Amino acid sequence: MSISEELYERACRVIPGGVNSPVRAFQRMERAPFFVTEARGAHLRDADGRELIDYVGTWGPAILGHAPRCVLQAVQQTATKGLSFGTPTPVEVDMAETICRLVPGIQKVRMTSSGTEATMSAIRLARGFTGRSRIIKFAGCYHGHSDSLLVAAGSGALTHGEPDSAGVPREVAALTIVLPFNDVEAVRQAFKRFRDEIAGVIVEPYPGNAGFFLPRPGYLEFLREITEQNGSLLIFDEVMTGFRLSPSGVQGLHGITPDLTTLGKIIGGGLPVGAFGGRAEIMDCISPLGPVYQAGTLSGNPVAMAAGLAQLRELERTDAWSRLEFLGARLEEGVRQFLHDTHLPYVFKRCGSMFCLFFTSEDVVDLATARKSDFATYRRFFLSLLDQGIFVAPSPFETGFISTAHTEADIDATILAFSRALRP
Ligand code: KE4
Repeated sequence: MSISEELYERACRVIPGGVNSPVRAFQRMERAPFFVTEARGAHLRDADGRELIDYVGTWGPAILGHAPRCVLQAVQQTATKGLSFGTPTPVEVDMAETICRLVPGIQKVRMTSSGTEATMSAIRLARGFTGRSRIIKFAGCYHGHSDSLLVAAGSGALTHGEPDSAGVPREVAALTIVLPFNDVEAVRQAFKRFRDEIAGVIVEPYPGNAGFFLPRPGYLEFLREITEQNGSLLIFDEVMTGFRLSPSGVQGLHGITPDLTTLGKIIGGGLPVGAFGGRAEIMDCISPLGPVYQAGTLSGNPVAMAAGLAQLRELERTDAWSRLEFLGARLEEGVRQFLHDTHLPYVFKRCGSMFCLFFTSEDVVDLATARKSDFATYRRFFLSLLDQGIFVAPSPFETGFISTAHTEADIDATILAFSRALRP
């Protein structure tokens, strides 16, 4: 029995499913998860000493690779002065000023300790600011696990959602309308039906939680227009894409200013973090200034702030986004080259350092088309890559992440491993 297998046995006795977040369990991958003991740059080392080239990147935060020197130094320097004070600290102001400088839509920002808290708070704020109760989200977009957002399209999809988890009351789910992503008409119908009842529309502008796919041209601009016309707030959930796809996320790429933006992952440098921000007029409704309550013991934790700031400063100093695009394009070109020769049905989606390989012949534009990707082929692909020392997401409904620590040699080795994994 390997050390990871022993650890997994122990973990399953005291942690539900042996993991502290479900995706780590490698469900339906027909093998137990491995346990990581350390990581540096683009490489993980598991409990049995195996080295892996990592494309999970702890689900987004490791944009500079693991344990970048600048982040480690910031953590050490900050931690020696204390870990948490329950008072405001200078580094929280530095972080807030940096986010407001970089993200066009954010004039004021509140830190949290997770993306879930950020989106949950943004929804409450949208409801408090507009005085309305309904929200619209999109199938396949994941915004963390708060009750209002763990909702699936119900039978009456255009009228109300249904719980997507046990424990979510039907009454709560009924206030969430779940629509297909990229479907303009569905949004028009929902606003036609509930015009002045919709507090907000929350969207992953480039969805990364059902695999990775992109909005059709004009779709995001349409969401901006129809929410403005109906007095609803547009909420861009950029927990994954924020500072990943550009210095100002997707909203910077499209020149769209949402009313609220949620952030996480990269701004914590690998430590627990989330944030929500937007127009001052809206954010000033948040306590202690306004009537919408929101709080957190470790919100703006100084060590997490120092780690995230060090990461953001390094991204800017090195113009990391150019390097990430170069590496992403190299991977895409190599993958397309060999896949073209295999005649396998596939769809490869990429923007910068986020990518996803679907095994389907139909273009992927929403959850329904993403689900047509062949699961068994993905599982074989995942297991073969792992045997070859490459770690990609243990689910076809996730996104691959490249970091600035990946080298051309890593990318070329990965292309070779992909071709071997998919050899007919
Ligand atoms: P957290 O609560 O996990 O920090 O953030 C929730 C969240 C919100 N919004 C978006 C767009 C997200 O991608 C996430 C979390 N992403 C998943 C990755 N698919 C986290 C991995 C996990 O659940 O363990």
